[in-house]
Amino acid sequence: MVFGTIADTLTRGVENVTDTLSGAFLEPVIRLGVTGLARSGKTVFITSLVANLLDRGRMPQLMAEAEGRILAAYLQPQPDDTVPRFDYEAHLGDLTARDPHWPESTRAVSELRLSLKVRPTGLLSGLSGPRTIHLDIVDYPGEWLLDLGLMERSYAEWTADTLDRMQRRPGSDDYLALAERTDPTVDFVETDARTLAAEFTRALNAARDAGFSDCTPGRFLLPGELAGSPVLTFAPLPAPGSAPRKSLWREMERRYEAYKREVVKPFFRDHFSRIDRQVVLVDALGAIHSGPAAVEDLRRTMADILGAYRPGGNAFLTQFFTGRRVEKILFAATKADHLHHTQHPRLTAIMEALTRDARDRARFAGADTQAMSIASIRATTEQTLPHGGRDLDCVRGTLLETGKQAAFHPGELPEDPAHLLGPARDGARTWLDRDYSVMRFAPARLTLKPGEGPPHIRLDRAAQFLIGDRL
Ligand SMILES: Nc1nc2c(ncn2[C@@H]2O[C@H](COP(=O)(O)OP(=O)(O)O)[C@@H](O)[C@H]2O)c(=O)[nH]1
Ligand SMILES: [Mg+2]
Repeated sequence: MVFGTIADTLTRGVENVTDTLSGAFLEPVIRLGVTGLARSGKTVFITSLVANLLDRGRMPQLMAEAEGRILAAYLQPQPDDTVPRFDYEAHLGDLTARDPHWPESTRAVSELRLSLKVRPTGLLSGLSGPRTIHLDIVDYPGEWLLDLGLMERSYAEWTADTLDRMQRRPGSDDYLALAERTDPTVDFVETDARTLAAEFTRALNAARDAGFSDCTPGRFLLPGELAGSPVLTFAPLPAPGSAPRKSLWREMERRYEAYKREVVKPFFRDHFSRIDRQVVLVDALGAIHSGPAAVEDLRRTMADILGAYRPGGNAFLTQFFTGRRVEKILFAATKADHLHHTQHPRLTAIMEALTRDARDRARFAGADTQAMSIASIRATTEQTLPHGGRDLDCVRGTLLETGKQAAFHPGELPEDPAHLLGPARDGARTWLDRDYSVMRFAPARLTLKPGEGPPHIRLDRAAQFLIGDRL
């Protein structure tokens, strides 16, 4: 036993030294994945993170910065020639304009490389000069992770699940009626397939607009350059007893399989499998505002999304993850500047509860996980106003719709997250005892001092958790 321990420690010691030494020559790379469902705040997060890593005056909780070890930070051409570059300059320009506005939403994967010159700590600090560490930030839609669920399902299984789910969603009636009228055994005709796919896509969009999270197949909502191609021109149909060759059913089935092979698989192989650290952004406040059904849907969706971080449990993923894994996963409730800071611990508790199933699974895979409430860009200030004989904690900002300043009390989150998640799970239609509203604020006009990035909430803690140990 004792020998084993000593031998173990020795090898580990040697590994550490080699790591550090080869690091000095090879320049280590951290691939940070940033994901979340549409409008969860990925673009704003990356823009503000990069701005605050370039100008670190507001990053006191990033230990390497507090210790004065970050000597320089700069943007570099990214290493992946076929992935679009994350348009940092344009997005920052939007946020810091004289009339600041939120950046346009993005539709596909993009990437950016930020390099940090860091003075090492510990044993080797006196021996070696500053090291360069590359941070490759990869932005990709969370919807694409949900497609993982398709890999282990046949077209018939997917069709049954999807039609069943659509029964309970607003905006699906037209499609369900159309599918009902369609005979899947008739000869395939392209225009029929187009009509079905278009109507199905409309239903997916309607579900998303109603606050539902799992609106797969992911590329139907964000088609990018695949718009109109056969891999995106299929839809779920009621299963026939048997389907002849050249029938609508057979061709739909073929296209569904092509979508898995040509769209889902390359994403997991080329992007997902190379990620070291991951942040999953969640607009929990938005879901709470939409109501119990949206919260329950978000909870399930988080469990599905996070299934992707347990490669051991999935034969399809295992093939890409030989010996690798995602080391850290941060679940961040975004837009926390909509709440007075006294409510932040409650939002974090809700975030923890929402992702509990998912977190347990991810931990199973050995990843270090944490939940946090953050605002990538702080668009509000806090204000306490007298109201009905007591003090009300409000946030104040410029309303997006009217451009007017307003103070706003979003409703008190419950101390116990079960008071939200319980009714949601039990199928409640509305929140009984309270109302949650969300205002949309415009980004505040900024006057930044030299060396300061845009104001945020806990972005430095998020950065410390995600990359601090490697700096
Ligand atoms: N108040 C506030 N709103 C935010 C913040 N981050 C994102 N938003 C809002 O959420 C919207 C979607 O953000 P975006 O980054 O484009 O989401 P993406 O689709 O995940 O890339 C923005 O247009 C803003 O209205 C934040 O930190 N504070
Ligand atoms: Mg985006």
